Amino acid sequence: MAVPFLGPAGSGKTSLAGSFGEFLTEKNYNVKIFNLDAGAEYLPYTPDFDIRDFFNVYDIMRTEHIGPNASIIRASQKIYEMSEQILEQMKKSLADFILIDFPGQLEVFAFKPTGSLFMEKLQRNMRVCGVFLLGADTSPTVSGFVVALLMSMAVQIQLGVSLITVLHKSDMLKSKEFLGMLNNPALLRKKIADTKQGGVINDLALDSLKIINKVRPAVRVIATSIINREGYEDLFDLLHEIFCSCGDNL
Ligand SMILES: Nc1nc2c(ncn2[C@@H]2O[C@H](COP(=O)(O)OP(=O)(O)OP(=O)(O)O)[C@@H](O)[C@H]2O)c(=O)[nH]1
Ligand SMILES: [Mg+2]
Repeated sequence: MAVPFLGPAGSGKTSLAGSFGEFLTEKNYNVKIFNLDAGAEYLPYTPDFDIRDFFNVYDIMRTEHIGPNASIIRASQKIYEMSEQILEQMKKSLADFILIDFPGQLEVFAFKPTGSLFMEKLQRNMRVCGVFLLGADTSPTVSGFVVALLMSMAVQIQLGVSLITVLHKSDMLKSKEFLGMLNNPALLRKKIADTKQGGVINDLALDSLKIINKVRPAVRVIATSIINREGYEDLFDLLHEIFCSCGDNL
């Protein structure tokens, strides 16, 4: 099973991939981590496949005389060009779980054709369920949380892949009350209606929530943290459920 870690810049993809990988290894699963972030400087885990062995965004800037954003776009094209080779390595690894650390520039990967083409290829070859991280430090308000949910929905539609949404860095949440709202649409609606930020914004957030609930009625958000490993068992159970629902066993 391939588990891409996706989410906005700095949301904790690399950290969670490394830490959740350790957790799965302790459960005696064969886990491999593929780093596809050609701009990464430091990784807290030892990758089993590292795109930086082939190219990195700094070299692309130098050799192609382009700026940092163009270089990141170019890197995502190069990942797609290498997709057969990457898939070959994945299949050869015979891993139970292949955790994929994706670049943080979500708009480049998810909203350019190469991102969805890569995911399509991946899904043709193996079972894929992504983890989409919302940073608890970046979406601490209820309307911010709704916006983040919309983003995860947009990425799911764009990449055509199942996603589990996690509210990561849960240790940084000031109020645990927030966690109670995650999977309680009625409470979330009430909180939005009660906020003082103004009628139009509140109405917009409430309408957005209706769309989210309609499109993803069974959305279940898990709170995770690398500090205390909160949510790891839940994340594992959900991956297991999704994996087994397609007829295989771990
Ligand atoms: N408190 C806390 N900090 C975390 C957690 N997970 C990650 N971080 C911190 O968040 C920062 C960003 O983490 P990364 O894992 O590099 O995030 P990323 O999404 O891979 O970043 P990019 O690849 O650059 O987009 C680092 O300082 C991490 O130590 C967590 O669960 N709790
Ligand atoms: Mg990263």
